[in-house]
Amino acid sequence: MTAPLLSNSDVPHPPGWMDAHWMAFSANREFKAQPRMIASAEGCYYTTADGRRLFDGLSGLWCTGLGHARKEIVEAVSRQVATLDYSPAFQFGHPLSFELANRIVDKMPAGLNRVFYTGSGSESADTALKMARAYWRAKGQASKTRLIGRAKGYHGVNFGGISVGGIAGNRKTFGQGVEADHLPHTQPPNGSFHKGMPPAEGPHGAALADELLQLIALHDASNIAAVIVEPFSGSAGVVIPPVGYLQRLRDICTAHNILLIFDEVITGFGRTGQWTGSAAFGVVPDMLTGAKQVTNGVQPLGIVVAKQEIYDTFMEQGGPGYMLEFPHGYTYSAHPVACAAGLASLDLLERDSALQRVRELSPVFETAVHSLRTAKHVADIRNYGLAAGITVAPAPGEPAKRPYQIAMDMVRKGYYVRYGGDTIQLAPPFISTEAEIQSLIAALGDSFNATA
Ligand code: PXG
Ligand code: PLP
Repeated sequence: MTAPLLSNSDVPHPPGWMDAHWMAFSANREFKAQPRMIASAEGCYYTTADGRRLFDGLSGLWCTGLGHARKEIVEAVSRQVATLDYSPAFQFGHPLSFELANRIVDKMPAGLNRVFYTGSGSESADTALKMARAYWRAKGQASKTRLIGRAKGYHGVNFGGISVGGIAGNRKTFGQGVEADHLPHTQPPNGSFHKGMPPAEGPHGAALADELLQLIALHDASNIAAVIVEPFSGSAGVVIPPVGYLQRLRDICTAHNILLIFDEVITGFGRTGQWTGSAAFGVVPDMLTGAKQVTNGVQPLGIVVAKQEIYDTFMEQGGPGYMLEFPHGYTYSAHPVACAAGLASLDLLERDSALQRVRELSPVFETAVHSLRTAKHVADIRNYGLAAGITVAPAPGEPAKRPYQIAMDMVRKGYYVRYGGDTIQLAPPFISTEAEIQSLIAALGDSFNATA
């Protein structure tokens, strides 16, 4: 047995102390045998329970681009807890949620100007899917219910999200979900090593969007409510759309009266160097979801931003003014403390010119990450903005093992990176220095080369 990594040596705990917490998306048995406890965080670094520093190579879980413990956000949250810690989300309001909605709309593509709040990305995905079905019903087209996602897509873990999602491991154990079909994924074959967007031409190019026409031929557009895709897929290992692909999806959806939803939980609020993936790739959806970076990860908050015509349809069909137009929402929708965190984060993203910083760092990051091409076991590298996915050639019979070994070796060296499936994922903070990015990549190359 290897010695525990980063266990809490200062505070003795009784045996079985860790049993009660069933951890999310974690290898519970492995973690509890070799705990990796984080005690605090500041800027780009965590401090572990045994006092070591870890560089945050994934901005938390893609959510803390501005770095940790930012004074302005801490103060805004503290003030808000003391002023209005909770306010009923249904039939009452508080000013911060309206203020934040206006601020968010300013950052959205033109025409997307109605913000619905949730508590997470998963809730945002399911909210958007329900909104799409209810929209068509309100327009007298109640047969438009079918939902279309994409292979390798990740839309959170609720039943709607896993139904349109395309990651087999997240679906296969949960039985019947919501009726859904899937477009093929756009991940280029291993060995492609595209920098940024893959080219439009060829079998892995923009024509993959035309598969939507086959699904329309099969079901008829009169039965299809919406298509949901991530502008680039994050969880599946950073899969960037080929040039022209998203526009082709947009054109087909428009021509066939199908709503297009962009799930921007990872791509929204700076990671691409723009406010949205929609802006980065120049394609405007009918609805867009967000979470994570909206509050810099400090408070749970998700959003669905709809175009005005969708909102207006609900209002027009809502019956008497005292009736609900959309019977949906969460106890924590528009939570005042989350809204305070959102406002303070938007302030900092603007004040620090964070998007500009992402645009400046991206070419440095791209060159650095692609230098790993010659490292041992590297099968492919994909990147956009401050995000990259590296496919790890599988160890015989154990495809998930090497990414785990590499990530653990990185922890020993003082770096936190994400491993999942057959990939290592990187999403460094927007406030990283060039030197931090270079040392992250150098350490990662060493870890690949040191892995059997
Ligand atoms: N949609 C997308 C596109 C996401 O990336 C969700 C929905 C769900 O959000 P919540 O807040 O319910 O987790 C996500 C979340 C990873 C990783 O390392 C990715 C996510 C979450 C945790 C880890 O790839 N994406
Ligand atoms: N389950 C029960 C029994 C509830 O009363 C509620 C909310 O009132 C929920 C689930 C939903 O919780 P949330 O609004 O936090 O999603």
